[in-house]
Amino acid sequence: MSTKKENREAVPLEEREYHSPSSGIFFKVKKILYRDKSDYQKIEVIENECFGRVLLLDDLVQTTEKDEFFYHEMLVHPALVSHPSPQNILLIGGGDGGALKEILRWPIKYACLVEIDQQVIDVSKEYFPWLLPSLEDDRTELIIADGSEFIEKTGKKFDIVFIDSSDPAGPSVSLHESDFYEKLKSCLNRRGIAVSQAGSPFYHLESIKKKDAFLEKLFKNVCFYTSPVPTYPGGSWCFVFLSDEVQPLKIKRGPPRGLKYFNLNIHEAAFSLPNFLKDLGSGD
Ligand code: AG3
Repeated sequence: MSTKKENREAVPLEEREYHSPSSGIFFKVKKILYRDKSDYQKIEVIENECFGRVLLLDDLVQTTEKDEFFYHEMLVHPALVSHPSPQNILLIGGGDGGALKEILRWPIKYACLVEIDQQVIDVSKEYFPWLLPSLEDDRTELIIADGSEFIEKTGKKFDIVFIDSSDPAGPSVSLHESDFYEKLKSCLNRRGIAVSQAGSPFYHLESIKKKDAFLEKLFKNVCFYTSPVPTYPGGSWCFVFLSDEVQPLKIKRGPPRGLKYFNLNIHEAAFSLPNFLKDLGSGD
């Protein structure tokens, strides 16, 4: 935990994330709420006038109170409206709980959150109001473990697996590799879906293309989709929907009430890719 004294000594005027060596985003710091190094990464929570609380891991923006809904709704709801009967859900990463809160809006049986860093959970419980109630939900199980090791060892099968990782650096590296997706396949039920955040179409196109190449060898449907996320690099974010049987555009049901971004028109539109991304995915 950072002490008050440390905070007083080191309050920067701005927090920045570099998106390339010569561009990025900055947040004026109203207050540093938390700053520490866990066993895995640097964890910071700052208060910003415009975005509210901002969580950064190793200097990369993970979520903000004000714009979290774009990313979390778009990570979670496309798979849930497409699956015929989603009951058992696995969430790898996402210790801030934003994706978990969206999963729990659905009448599912079981949501298993596997987060590598207990300290991200502890910090998020304190600073992001949605995490604690989501963890207290009877349907939730929290497991502190490496996601890649977990899927290798668990005997359980899931209807949907969400991968809410950070960028391919630090503790998230293994969650972006072919090996991981191979193991992941064996945790999916026959009609299973996996959805992963896939990076910025503008800044990370090369790594997205590489991922596409190995994913197409593993899954019949590799369907990329995009959404705006104001505080992520480039302001637009890529996700990938992976399945063998279920098609994302054959919608099975409407979304829960009370969402701020996702609806069925957005769902359909999100899978229409701009020309520079059109070669991605296997189509459906
Ligand atoms: N997971 C995706 C974070 C990627 C952001 N990348 C960046 N800022 N360079 C977010 C976790 C939120 N639940």
